[in-house]
Amino acid sequence: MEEKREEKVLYSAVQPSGNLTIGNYIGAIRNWVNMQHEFTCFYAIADMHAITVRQEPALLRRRTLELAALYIACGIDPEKCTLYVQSNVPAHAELAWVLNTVTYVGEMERMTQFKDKAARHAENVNMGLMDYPVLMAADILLYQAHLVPVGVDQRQHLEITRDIAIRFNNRYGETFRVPEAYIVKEGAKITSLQDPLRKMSKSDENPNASVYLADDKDTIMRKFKRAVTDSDNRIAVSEDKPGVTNLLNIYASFKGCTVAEAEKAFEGKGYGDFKLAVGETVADALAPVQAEQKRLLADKGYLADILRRGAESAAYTARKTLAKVFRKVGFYRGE
Ligand code: ATP
Ligand code: LTN
Repeated sequence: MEEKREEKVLYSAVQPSGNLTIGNYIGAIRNWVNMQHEFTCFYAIADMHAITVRQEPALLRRRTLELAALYIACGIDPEKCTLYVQSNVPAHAELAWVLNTVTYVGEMERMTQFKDKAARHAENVNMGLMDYPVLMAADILLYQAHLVPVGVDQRQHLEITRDIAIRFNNRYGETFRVPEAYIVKEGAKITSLQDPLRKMSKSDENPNASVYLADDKDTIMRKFKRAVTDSDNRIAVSEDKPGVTNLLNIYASFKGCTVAEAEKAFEGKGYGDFKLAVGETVADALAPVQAEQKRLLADKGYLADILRRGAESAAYTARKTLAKVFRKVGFYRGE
């Protein structure tokens, strides 16, 4: 492992619950690449979180591997950080159980994501769905993370993680570091192409709402062409133009420019040209990532090896925190 400039620990994860969108890419994975040079990073594939809504088992397994390949294709270097699958490290479930006992049902019922998902999956409001933030707290606290890079949608889960950590520390003595959310401003929230007031989400039922990292160029162009904008023809960031604002955000993120520069680039242009340019930019940026992911997926042995080593390294760190927790709460551990 290289010498990091700072010895701060950074933790994040994505669920293998669907095809990743450009929202996941801009809001999460892409930023992780830069951070791996600066911090001691743990990046997980949160398969235990994924099963809080119904998953097809074979598909979940395949998506887990695809996500690992994607992380690496995006530039995450398994030699520079710890890349692993959450369920391969038993400490996550073990700590979550203990943290459940310092978390109140009422707080979980108030979580926005829980309420949303409970409404969307009314037939399957299972305990895991409600417990999701506690498992997430366990993920983060096991590694004594200082920083957790997430999109704004996860801010509330970070807050509860901090509350749980503080509460545990108060009750049992100093055990966990209290983590900070690390929310990147640009691209923190990419919204749906069909309903720009909602976030773009990989589990959206409408495939035109999201651009997937796996989409080919034709599909990407078609989706942007159909993107909801509004009736006037002005290309500017504005609260009453959420669709156009979102497209400008996406363009700027993929072009590597500011939103103001993007606005300038399209001054005087019509929506047709604008959407075409956004589509082209996204498709061109994704092409090399897609090619690299495909190449990696052809070598399952290599991926398995990376994930096995990642899990071993994660488990080593996680076990240290877990041992401390078990001691603090009074679990019998032999002599
Ligand atoms: P799901 O629809 O299954 O809940 P999701 O697309 O919301 O999934 P998550 O797995 O919950 O994605 O999130 C992975 C990471 O991507 C998180 O850090 C999250 O904040 C970020 N993220 C997700 N959607 C967006 C978005 N539209 N804009 C910016 N960041 C996002
Ligand atoms: N719930 C997260 C995924 C996730 C996560 C984490 C993110 C699971 N565990 C720990 C940060 C830290 C989400 O992004 N939807």
